[in-house]
Amino acid sequence: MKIDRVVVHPLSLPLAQPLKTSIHDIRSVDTVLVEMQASGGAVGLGYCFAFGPRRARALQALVEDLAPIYEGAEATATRALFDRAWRSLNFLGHAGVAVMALCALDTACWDLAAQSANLPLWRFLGAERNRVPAYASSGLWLHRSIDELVAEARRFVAAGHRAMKMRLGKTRAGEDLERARALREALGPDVKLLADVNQGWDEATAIRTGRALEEIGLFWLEEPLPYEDLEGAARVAAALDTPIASGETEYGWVGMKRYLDARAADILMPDLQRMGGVTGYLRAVDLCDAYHTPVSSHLFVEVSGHVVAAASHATLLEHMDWWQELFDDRLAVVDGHVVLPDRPGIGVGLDRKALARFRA
Ligand code: SMN
Ligand code: MG
Repeated sequence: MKIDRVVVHPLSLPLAQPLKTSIHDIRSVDTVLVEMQASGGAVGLGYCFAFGPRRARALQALVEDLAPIYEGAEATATRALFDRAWRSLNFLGHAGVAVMALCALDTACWDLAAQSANLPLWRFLGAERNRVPAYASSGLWLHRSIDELVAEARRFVAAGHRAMKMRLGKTRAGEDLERARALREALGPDVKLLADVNQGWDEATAIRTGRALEEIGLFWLEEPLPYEDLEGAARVAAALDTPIASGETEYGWVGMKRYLDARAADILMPDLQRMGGVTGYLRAVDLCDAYHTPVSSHLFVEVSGHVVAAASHATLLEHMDWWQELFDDRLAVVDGHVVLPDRPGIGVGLDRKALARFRA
């Protein structure tokens, strides 16, 4: 299967309401979608995104710059093409928009490679399961009131979820604990509750508040400190019984190795676009295996689900619904599991009407 052409779709997905975490104030999810067209009519899909339309335009410029590496190549040459693109980015740097842009192309290439073998990507990657335990992440934001949190949590359970993630980092002392207690009480002991600080604390706050939160029995506490403070994160991880999850903000598999070497987290959650796509994510997953560290994902559930399904030491997959309207099929959530499609490739196609609706 030969790649004929890369078509780039700049899109802006508006959010119903601005969302807050301790570092984000998100109004739209500005997405660059790659449609990789192959001989015989197959189409591979991949995407990357930024918050803000101008930043997404920078991503788009990098995707267009890298596209000729893929055009005319064999779609099964996923790793070779990734390595060529990676080398070509040396001067610009192996982080930031360049690596994120590569993700969209690398993902579309893996989608095509799996299609050329007529296998869903999870099978192509060696998985034997298409049901992956997951947690709901499209909610429980920092700007919500306690009543809203509880109502949202109940909606997640009604939609089939058995685990969900709240955001922490309120400024008033004790408020995070109050919110977590209200959710734990509403959910009971059988639903897993995760919490994400989005780098909002310093080390002393992380240890103090983390200890107060131990009573909640969080499944994990995420990114307590600024992402580059690996030594501080290791001390927080050692001080708390609650497992620390981190890694979404770091770039590349060598970045993940830095986290692992520093013991900066108990659970690693590589971000697909910060790994440069499926190729870099697979390398990060194998590193986690070598360090006996459970691996999760960050966003990109349509793609990351396949990689997590194939990881022998996987933990919960993040389920985020921001992109689902772009696709012709929605991932089902059944009894706490995301069900990956049986169609070849990543198993979702483009919804052409959505493309027109969200064009940037
Ligand atoms: C997160 C990151 C970026 C945008 C929204 C939410 C959060 C997560 O850190 O882990 O989902
Ligand atoms: Mg996070």
